[in-house]
Amino acid sequence: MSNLFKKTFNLKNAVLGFAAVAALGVASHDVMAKDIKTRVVRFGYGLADESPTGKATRYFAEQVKQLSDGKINVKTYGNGALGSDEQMQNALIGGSQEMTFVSTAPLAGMVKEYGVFDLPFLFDNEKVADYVLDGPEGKKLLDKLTDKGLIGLVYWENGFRNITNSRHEISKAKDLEGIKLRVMQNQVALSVFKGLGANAIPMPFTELFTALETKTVDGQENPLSTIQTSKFYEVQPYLTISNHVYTPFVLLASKKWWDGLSADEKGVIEQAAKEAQTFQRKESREGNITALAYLKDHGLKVSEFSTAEKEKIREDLAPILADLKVKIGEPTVDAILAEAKKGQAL
Ligand code: KDG
Repeated sequence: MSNLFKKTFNLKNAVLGFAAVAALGVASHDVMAKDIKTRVVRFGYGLADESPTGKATRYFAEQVKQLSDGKINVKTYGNGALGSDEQMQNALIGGSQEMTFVSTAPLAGMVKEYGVFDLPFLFDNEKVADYVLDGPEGKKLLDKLTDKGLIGLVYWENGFRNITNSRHEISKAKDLEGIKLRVMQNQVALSVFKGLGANAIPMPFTELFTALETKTVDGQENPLSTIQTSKFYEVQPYLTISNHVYTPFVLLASKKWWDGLSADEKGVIEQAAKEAQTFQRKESREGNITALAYLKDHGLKVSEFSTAEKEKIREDLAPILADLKVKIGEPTVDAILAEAKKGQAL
């Protein structure tokens, strides 16, 4: 064999050998089944099935099904069928339910720092909210849940909240005086609305429609798409575009359940959660636009807090906010504000 022929022959063999090993690699990867068991995941939430986030929950379920080759079946239960946010949080901790999404407000009962998201006018727009929530400070807050028996997977959007009521038009904070206003269940939301003169009443979301219908409370505050899809507009003729606060949702898994999942199974849930986040935020933002048109169409009288009014609210609430900052935890409030500033500059 000439030297040149030997070299070519060896090279050829090496190439063939490499191709064979690569092919084997692919084949062995295909054959090697992922470590995924057949499982049922109970996923409950308080919003209506047809809300943007209800749709996102079903989208999440589809992603999980695809990524797990049909082995993990996420069963979704909307309209508070499995209980209030707080009850579901506890069910997750106890391990009798696997997943939910809740507002950050009731989480503040366990991790006080979550109260930061009930501070008025924290984020100027959704872009800033995404930047902060998906950044290191948002992650730090998710990680604080682990010790409490919950896995905070990602943030989805609840959104900017607006006030409705059945008494009269509210175009200034002082119009809130004497209004029995349902607020989410934490100290920050309660103090802020009391500070604005409302008769603030904490209550779970699952009891809200009946409370509005029977006039146990006069009003409430939620994103526009919730006002539409939970049908609050049927019993609330006045809407105020106040955008007073941006509240996130946290997609939660039970730690008891999570700890029993394989790495592949965790990977499926995490990937689906992230993919559904993009879908959910898009649906939520589009949903708020269509909801406003829908609500106007259905005869709601719409008012708006002016920029000057929002500035006045900030000033009037300053002493209360200073006190709340201490209660929430000054380092967290400062860090979130600093991140929001960075997000604003982008
Ligand atoms: O499914 C989530 C709802 O239960 C709740 O978090 C919605 O913002 C909300 C509220 O007002 O309680």
